[in-house]
Amino acid sequence: MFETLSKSNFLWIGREFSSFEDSRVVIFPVPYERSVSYGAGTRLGPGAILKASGQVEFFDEETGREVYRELGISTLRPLRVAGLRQETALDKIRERVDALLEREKFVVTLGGEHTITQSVVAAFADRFKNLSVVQIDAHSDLRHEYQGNKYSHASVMARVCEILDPRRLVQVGIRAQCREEADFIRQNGVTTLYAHEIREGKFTKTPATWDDYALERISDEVYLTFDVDGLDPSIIPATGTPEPNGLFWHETLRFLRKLGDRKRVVGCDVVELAPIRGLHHPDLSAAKLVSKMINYFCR
Ligand SMILES: [Mn+2]
Repeated sequence: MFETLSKSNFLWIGREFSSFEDSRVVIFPVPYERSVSYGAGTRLGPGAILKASGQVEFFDEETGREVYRELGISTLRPLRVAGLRQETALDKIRERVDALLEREKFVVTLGGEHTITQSVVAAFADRFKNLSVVQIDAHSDLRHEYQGNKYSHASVMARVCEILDPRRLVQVGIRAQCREEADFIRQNGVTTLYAHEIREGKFTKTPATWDDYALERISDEVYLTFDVDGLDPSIIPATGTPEPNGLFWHETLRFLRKLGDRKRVVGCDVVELAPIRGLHHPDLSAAKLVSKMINYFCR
């Protein structure tokens, strides 16, 4: 039922540490792309991350671990979603994640456009009743629908807020939204750390930093959705809608590490990488981000 990649899998791991049965961590590539609003190419994101991951070191100098040897990391064959109706594709994603959770895997989903997160969160929310969702993103993605499509990537968090209480959503790095979204945030108690407010020190009480403010608002079980456009375009220019004034690498990883130390992160995704031919640093950065998440979140 679960076909895995034995070559060119995540980190390019040999069979001994990448079999499905013996691996605690499962990489789930979902090359889903429907509702492009500006730049295209997110369907190529998972492949680019897997390819670049061959250049990521097995050893993590920060945690001192070789996590693939400890836990095993298996990579599924990319889910076939091309040509399916969007509801059919989204159901298929949810069913697959549910089956992986049934087998007690730590699931890392690679997009694809952000829309897929609603299906993944639906599966997680079934099993984890006090789930919080942490969203790193430039956009709040809270439009009720966008361009007539309620399954647009610009509406994915509106769908997530139909699955769980909006007060369980914490957004970080937001710097592009419409008035409807700003109103939704205020009226429904979403916690939003806007990029300009992070920079101005609104959440900072010396010597604590903005990440502590966010952590205080997150329940013990958390799902992390990471839209790569949350990072500054100087780090990840390869995304459909890059926005200036983004998060930087060190502060983002510090937040993720604290998240792993203080909460139980039950799953995560990295979405919206749209590779640029001939520019490989964004692909490698995204692959390294995935590796760091596994190091921080999986004990
Ligand atoms: Mn997004």
